[in-house]
Amino acid sequence: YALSKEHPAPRFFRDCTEPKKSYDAVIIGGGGHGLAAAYYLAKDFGITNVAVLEKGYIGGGNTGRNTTIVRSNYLTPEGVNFYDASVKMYEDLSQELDLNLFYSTRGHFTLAHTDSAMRTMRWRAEVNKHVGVESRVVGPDEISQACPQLDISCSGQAPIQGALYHAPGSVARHDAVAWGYAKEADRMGVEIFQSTEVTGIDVKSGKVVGVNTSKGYIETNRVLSAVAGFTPRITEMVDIETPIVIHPLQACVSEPMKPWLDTILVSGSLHVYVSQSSRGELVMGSSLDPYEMHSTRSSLDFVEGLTSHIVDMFPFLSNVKVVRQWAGMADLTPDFAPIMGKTPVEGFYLDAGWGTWGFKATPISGKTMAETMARDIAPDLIEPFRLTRFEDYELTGEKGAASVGH
Ligand code: FAD
Ligand code: PYC
Repeated sequence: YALSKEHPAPRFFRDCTEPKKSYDAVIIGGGGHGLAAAYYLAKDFGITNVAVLEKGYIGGGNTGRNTTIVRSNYLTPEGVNFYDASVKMYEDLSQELDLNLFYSTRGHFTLAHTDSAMRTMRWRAEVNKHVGVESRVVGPDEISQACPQLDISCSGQAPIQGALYHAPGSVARHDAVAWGYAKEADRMGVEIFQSTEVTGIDVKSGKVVGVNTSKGYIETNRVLSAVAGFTPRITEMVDIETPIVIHPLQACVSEPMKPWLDTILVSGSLHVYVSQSSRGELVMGSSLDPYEMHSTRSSLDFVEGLTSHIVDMFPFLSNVKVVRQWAGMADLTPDFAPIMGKTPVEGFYLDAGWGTWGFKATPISGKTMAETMARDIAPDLIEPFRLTRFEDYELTGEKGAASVGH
């Protein structure tokens, strides 16, 4: 149904229902990463005969479940360069996608409550500065200036000694990122199929030749898997082993309040982080659930633990209500860096291992995976994230900077 030539569909993108017999590329997963890859395939390489297959609804995976922190204050130069490229793309993305993503630069404080945490903050600050990223270590006075509501002693539980301050740290409207990429990819001819599950991948003589889906067989010789917490189910289909394990990661929001928290605060020692959304809700989370599980159930244990530490930091919040909680399935790698690029199966490309840290990477992962698929060669920027690094013992160790405690 078309409203007019200028407004081809009443929603952001067409309601595609019947896939064609074949496509130049098939993308599994309609999260931010899959949709961004589709967008850059069309925009940068003119490859528009592309199908994005999403078993649920777009953005319904980790993209719509994350706490939207965008930053580049990582620990390895490879990681800092990569995430910095993404932050720079995010800064102009609302304009590029012609959609307000509520991208809001807040400044990001990683609080340190111990001498050893201070050492890691200094280390990260020096690596960041070396690569040209704005991060520095600050003391309690500067933290209080930026956030006067914070009890620096954390109710006497874990007094704050200092922090890593990262001025470019931002938040954004997560589902709008998926919608924006979908809208623009659709406009260039990409077909997006919701409620369409990939059930098998057809490989002949080591090459991809098609995919089986809940809507029939599709021929293609290029497949990108961008399914985050479902990665092991897809890699099984092509007989590829990765070291990815799935742990739940939970989050919650409070009832909305008038704006009072300008910055993003993370405490690795108290295992909590908090920011205030453009709707006024406090968006809060903590570390991964400590067991492997393929599930999006959330628990009372999580909110109880989290809120007790939030109240240590902000005692005046003790009567504020938590109104929603949820979980996503985090696809974790041993070195807390992603797995991106080509695989031993010709034509099968992998974008995975995004654990607790992949939302911020959405633009740059889409762009670099599109290039990998179009040229069949991975750009230098993602070379440190190749799957073979686990065989070569060349890990990109980001554990100290991936997010809160693990
Ligand atoms: P997803 O958004 O999960 O998309 C994958 C899609 O694939 C899903 O929609 C799924 O339905 C679909 N799919 C799966 N299997 C199939 C199939 N067989 N056929 C068709 N479709 C299929 N990162 C940050 O940078 N900052 C944060 O603050 C942050 N906070 C987080 C908080 C929480 C609670 C969680 C869970 C994660 C957080 N992350 C954060 C991580 C981030 O959310 C993810 O890394 C990122 O969203 C991954 O995006 P994606 O597009 O790869 O995957
Ligand atoms: O990557 O900054 C991050 C993050 C915070 C919480 C989860 N991930």
